[in-house]
Amino acid sequence: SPYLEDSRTGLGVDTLKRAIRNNLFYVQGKFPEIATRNDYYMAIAYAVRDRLLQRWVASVKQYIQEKHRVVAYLSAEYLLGPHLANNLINLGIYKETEQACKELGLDLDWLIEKEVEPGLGNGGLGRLAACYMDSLATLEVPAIGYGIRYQFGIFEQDIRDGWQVEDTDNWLRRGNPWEIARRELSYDIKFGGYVQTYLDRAGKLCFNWIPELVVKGVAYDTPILGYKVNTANTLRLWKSEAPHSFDFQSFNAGDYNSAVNSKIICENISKVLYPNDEQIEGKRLRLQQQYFFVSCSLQDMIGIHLRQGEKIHDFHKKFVVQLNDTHPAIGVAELMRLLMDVHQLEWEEAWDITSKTFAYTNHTLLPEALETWDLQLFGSVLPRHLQLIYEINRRFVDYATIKLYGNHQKISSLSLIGEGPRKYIKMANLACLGSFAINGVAALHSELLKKTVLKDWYELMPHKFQNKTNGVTPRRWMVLANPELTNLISSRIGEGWIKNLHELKGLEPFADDPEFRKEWMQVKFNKKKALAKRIKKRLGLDVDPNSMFDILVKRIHEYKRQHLKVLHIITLYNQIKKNPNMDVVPRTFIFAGKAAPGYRKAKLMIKLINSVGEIVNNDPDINGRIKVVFYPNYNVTNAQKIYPAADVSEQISTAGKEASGTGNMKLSLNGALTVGTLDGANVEIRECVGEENFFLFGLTADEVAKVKSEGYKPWDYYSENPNLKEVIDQINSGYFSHLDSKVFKELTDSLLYDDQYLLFADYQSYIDTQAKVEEAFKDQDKWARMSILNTARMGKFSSDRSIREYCDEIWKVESVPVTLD
Ligand code: 26W
Repeated sequence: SPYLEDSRTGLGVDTLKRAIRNNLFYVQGKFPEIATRNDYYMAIAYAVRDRLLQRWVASVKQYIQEKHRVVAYLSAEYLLGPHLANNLINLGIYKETEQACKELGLDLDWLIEKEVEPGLGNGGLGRLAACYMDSLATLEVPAIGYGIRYQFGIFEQDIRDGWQVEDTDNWLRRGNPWEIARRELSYDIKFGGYVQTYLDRAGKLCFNWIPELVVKGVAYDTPILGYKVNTANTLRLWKSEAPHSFDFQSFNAGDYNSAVNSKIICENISKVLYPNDEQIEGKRLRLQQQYFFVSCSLQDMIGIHLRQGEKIHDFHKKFVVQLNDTHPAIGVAELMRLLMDVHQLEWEEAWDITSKTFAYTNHTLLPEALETWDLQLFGSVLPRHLQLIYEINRRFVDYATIKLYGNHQKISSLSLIGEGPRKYIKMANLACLGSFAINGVAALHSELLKKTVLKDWYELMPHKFQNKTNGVTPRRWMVLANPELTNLISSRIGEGWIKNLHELKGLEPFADDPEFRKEWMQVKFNKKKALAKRIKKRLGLDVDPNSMFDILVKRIHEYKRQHLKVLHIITLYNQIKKNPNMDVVPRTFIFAGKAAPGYRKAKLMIKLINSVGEIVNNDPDINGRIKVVFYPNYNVTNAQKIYPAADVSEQISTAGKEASGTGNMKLSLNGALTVGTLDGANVEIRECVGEENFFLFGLTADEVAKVKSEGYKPWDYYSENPNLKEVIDQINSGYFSHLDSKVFKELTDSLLYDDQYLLFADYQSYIDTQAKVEEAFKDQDKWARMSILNTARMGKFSSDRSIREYCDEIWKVESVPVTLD
């Protein structure tokens, strides 16, 4: 070539080679003879980062110069998954980098596997935030994601003797090449203490919050690049530190121990992610985390706004702030505080701006997941915010009293403050009142919100309610996780579908093409072989890639009903035991998922899966025809290996309980057929793929409500269904637990005497549907056809579609194509 590409921005193979060698030498002080696998991983990561930075700087520059409206996504969790391969794909240099590595004697895939993923989330909500960041950048929308830079993310799960064991996730151990610490960008965050009131010279009542603790929040930025565009948005995560010159350190002058102690207290705030999902734990530290990151983020936004020469009065025109569930809902009170106490606005104007700034997404209907804070605790952490919430509530209750003509029951349900033996703050109510839009995450979920948990809000403010069905990014969940299927699809319909998933429709005619069906099934088989190999390596277990891979992967929770799947497996086992020569379709049941460390029944469900596996996998009568696998430490990295290998996707939550689900979308996109209830986004998936390509079972949400209201008696189902009775008795007899009949008693008792999630009511329907799955799988050609049509019709479930809807219908933001100079 006539000229040499820049070492830090060039995308050619030779340049990449040069960049990798340079980084190894100049960034890490290493040379090939002594470089480790991690050194090479780092060298490549830095080479990629340089290329990201070029686009990132261009994006930020353009946003500042042209003063665009910006989306701020506030989320306590981001479950990003590994960066390297994703960035290579979005930069469009996967092949080139692979070649560069090869010429350096390196295997790119081997190095990619070296990356420890940032597990800064629990599950659905955090992973959704990550998909949305990808889509925002791909759609070239100016956006900042704000969150917490946890030093320890979601725990690592190990299985010992069938039980879950947790280990800390020290993801920063080897450094993080994807982030840039912005030491200069920091804010002071106050905690505790008391509020002084005084009159200023004009006689205006003023508030002065005297904290008991001040913590510094430091920004750590990670660029998020869109797919084959120049847009690189920012994910800004806050780390807590002791302020360098904090006032109260002088109190401790000469007291080394308490100085060190206060440093520890400060750093604790961003120390660790709370590993609970769908279950609140009213811990002071969690409230501190929420306030910490929300205050840093709002101060940051105001700073950005004012530095552009704009007026504080126009804040809501510059930023729209999306609340990812109620975890950041304290932002409503915090923006009021900043506008009034710091920027001197009057109440009316501050409230006008605040209520035009926020929008709230609800992600769960489970009552135990709706956040509340003990009022005393809240006041001791955030005394000024407690005052503000009282005042917000006072004004609201006055308004509601007139609007609702004194309907006291309704007013007390709408109140931001709950009464009882102890008073508490209702975060969902704060979010609803302080937001101009409220949305659920699937059509059914949004309807149920209006009918149940947010009914009173809906009746008072119907104009705020919307639906935004979740989506997933096809870049990570197809292009990256399943390059083989990606290539096969693109060979027939081109690559347009990667950015416009609706184009998958073009695959439909190929369902009738025997050659295409053969190639489709070959890809699936290869992915199953690859997963089988991993299972062998991790667990020493042989599984047959010719068997049906029946997959249930998600957080472990009673409402998600992993134990219903276990009842099915035992039923099948019993059938084979009684008739060893029966013609059974070989199946591999694969489970994965973490249980919250304090959730005893969920941990018992894991033990049950493993105990049943131990018996089934080793029974000579079964002879390997059915196998049960619990794949440990479910995370993004492992999910990428599991989804492409699935024949069957199990989405079996009790109808009305799963807000949306997103694993259901990833599995279906990868060609798995769904066995599911009419819950969450399953409803819409079934509508799209066609009922003939979906295995439906179980009660509907309405029927569930009806059965419950009529006094559900699980015992009746047990005593009337001999197969079900046999299964439960068998578990209770100790058959799966070395004759120890007590191990699973807590679980079986809760089913027999309560069964909140209606496993027994849905049992027979589930078993019958599984028989249909088995029949369908016997006709592999028909199965291939169904699988292809299923994928072809998943266009709706791209997060690009979700984000476009958010942009048009809630955020009112537009694309800003970024140019590189
Ligand atoms: C305070 C404890 C807590 C922590 C996390 C309560 C609730 C949560 C999340 C809201 C739980 C969650 O991740 N919900 C999931 O959100 C996904 C994205 O919208 C949906 O697809 C899942 O159905 C929903 O369970």
